[in-house]
Amino acid sequence: MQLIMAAASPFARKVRVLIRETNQLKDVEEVHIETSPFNANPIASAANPTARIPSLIRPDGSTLYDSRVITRYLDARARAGLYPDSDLWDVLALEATGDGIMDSAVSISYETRLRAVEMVSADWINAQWVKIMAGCTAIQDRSMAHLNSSLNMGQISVACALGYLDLRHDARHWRQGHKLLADWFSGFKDRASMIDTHVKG
Ligand SMILES: N[C@@H](CCC(=O)N[C@@H](CS)C(=O)NCC(=O)O)C(=O)O
Repeated sequence: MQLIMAAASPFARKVRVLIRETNQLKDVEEVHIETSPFNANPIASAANPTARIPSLIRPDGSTLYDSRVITRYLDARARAGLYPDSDLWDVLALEATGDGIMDSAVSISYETRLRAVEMVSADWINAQWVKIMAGCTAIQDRSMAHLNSSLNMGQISVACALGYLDLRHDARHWRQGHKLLADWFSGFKDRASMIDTHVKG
């Protein structure tokens, strides 16, 4: 199989961490590409009509996207239990919260890195940051038990979201007011799967 991806993408990192945690690296070739909303890479477009990454090309040539579909598929393939039956809805909601933080964080990156300076909206950026902070607070208030339980896909999503905040939005200091979450992340980021997929700023 081939994973169409970019190393800095937090959505791709979710899949890459899962692949390592479930020992599937031998079965998946990671294909590094560059793509952007204004300049879609043809490899990304061929794999996904919306040209987003990650996409997974399966052995029969069919493709899967987005990250949540790919992680469900690879988890089922490995029978890894990262979506445990006992806590399925809580784990899915936690994964969705991590993904929501990524959506807002990537949106800020596009606003600041891709748009002409005179078109950049400070109001848009601030509104996205409010969502990110609300996501961090909600996780810290409601989900520490799930973060501290056995490995699940919610943890991986949250860790990849926080890693992306460190990579692209470090100057905004997400840790302020989120000490519990920051303490949890300082341990999780030392997993071999996280170190192996870490991108330096
Ligand atoms: N919901 C999607 C989001 C994927 C996404 O937005 N990926 C970004 C990279 S971080 C992308 O492909 N951007 C290029 C584009 O939007 O054309 C998922 O979970 O896979």
